[in-house]
Amino acid sequence: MGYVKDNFKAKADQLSQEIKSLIAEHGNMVLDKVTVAQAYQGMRGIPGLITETSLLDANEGIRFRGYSIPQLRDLLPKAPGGSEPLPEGLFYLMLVGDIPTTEDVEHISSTWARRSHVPNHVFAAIEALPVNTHPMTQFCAAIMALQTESKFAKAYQEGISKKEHWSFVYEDAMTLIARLPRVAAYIYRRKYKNGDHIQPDGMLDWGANFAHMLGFEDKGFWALMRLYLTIHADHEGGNVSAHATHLVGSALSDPYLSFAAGMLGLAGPLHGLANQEVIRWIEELQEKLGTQEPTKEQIADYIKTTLSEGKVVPGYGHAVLRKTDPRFTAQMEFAKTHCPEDPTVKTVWNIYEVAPSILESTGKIKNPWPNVDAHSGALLKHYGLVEEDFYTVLFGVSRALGVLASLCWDRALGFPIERPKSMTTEWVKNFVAENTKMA
Ligand code: CMX
Repeated sequence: MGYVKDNFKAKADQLSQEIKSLIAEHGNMVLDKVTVAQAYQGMRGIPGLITETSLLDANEGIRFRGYSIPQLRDLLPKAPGGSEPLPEGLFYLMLVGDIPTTEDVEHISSTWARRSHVPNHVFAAIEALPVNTHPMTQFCAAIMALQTESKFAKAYQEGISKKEHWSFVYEDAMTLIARLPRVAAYIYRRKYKNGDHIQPDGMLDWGANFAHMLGFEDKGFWALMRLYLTIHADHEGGNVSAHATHLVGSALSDPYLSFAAGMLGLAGPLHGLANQEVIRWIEELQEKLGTQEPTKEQIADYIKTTLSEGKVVPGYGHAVLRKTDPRFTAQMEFAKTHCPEDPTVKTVWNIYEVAPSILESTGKIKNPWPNVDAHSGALLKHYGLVEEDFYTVLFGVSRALGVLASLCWDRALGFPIERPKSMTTEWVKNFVAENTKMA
């Protein structure tokens, strides 16, 4: 067993004992009440999931194992001469719970580089799809094709003890993460660069190698990729991609199947696809007005038109957050250093100045502030990654880090199959009638 796996197992054994005592001593304690509105409206705020890797505060934003994004930009190891954290370090933190050393991060980098070989049938599966297929569809199909490699599925068929599940899930998670950049880059080069593929460079870190395989050698873009892959990795357990991965994994579907489920959810426009929608929405505005830098008044009119057409303003709002997403702020800070004069970046900043008050004035949008997707496209576009259909694949590669680290925890802690109670409206009406009578 590698030492990262040993460290994880030691932490998991300890937490497993603590959870057993918690349930034995306080298992009947009520965490919260569930209202009729919550049952109908997307289960907002119901505390019914355990996710160890990160925790979201409505006002403060995400914390990974207690660390905010600004703290992580400071504390996590960086590539030599690099300015942004290496996503390998965030993965170690989410998995083991401790800030990694440079050696830990190098260990993970080299493990992923060693495991990154993608079998030919995966490329053949991608090639079987028309080239104009949406990149997220190609990505999900490729993950399914990778599933033939699952050590967990094989071991389960051979009959392993429940106590060993975590070990095979860990191995699958590491191999899958190692292979995703190659698969994603293949899809990108196939669709947009005439199939002119670029071989991996095993000497580079995970993020820089991904950028290299996409065809970008600019060190500014490598820094952006490391930041991007770090900040998109996890957002506690209730978001669609994390929850879908966890839910499907709870049926002991292997990590490939579970992660594919998460990615199918990430492909929705209210979730990960919003990053594509944002840049399309901005480009439509720029084209309509014939200028790269519309004025704040023009932006305000455009937002009002979008709302009046019954559409959402992409990149704004959140089911949990009630302030500007710190992932937006991190990207804004990056842009201030690297590309403050870029017209699309400036437009993103102008939207930020006018959108919140307009969204707030509708009286129904609970969070008028920008989320992570409001900024990411402008940065990618600045460096020449202009094919917005591909943006959600980048999000997906990053999201693998959080949801697969969580899946390791789910199996190490022996969480059971997930099966919440559902009701019919008739049941709710009867319940309301009974309780109104009693009151
Ligand atoms: N533009 C227009 N209307 C919006 C809105 C926005 N950005 N955000 C919320 N609303 C609307 C909702 O559609 C809802 O309208 P109805 O009552 O008519 O159905 C109302 O405001 C209340 O919604 P809410 O409670 O504030 O928001 P939800 O928790 O239901 O939804 C989210 C959250 C993110 C889906 C929503 O804000 C949205 O659609 N935003 C735009 C898409 C987006 O940026 N998604 C990315 C989120 C981050 C991510 O997962 O990557």
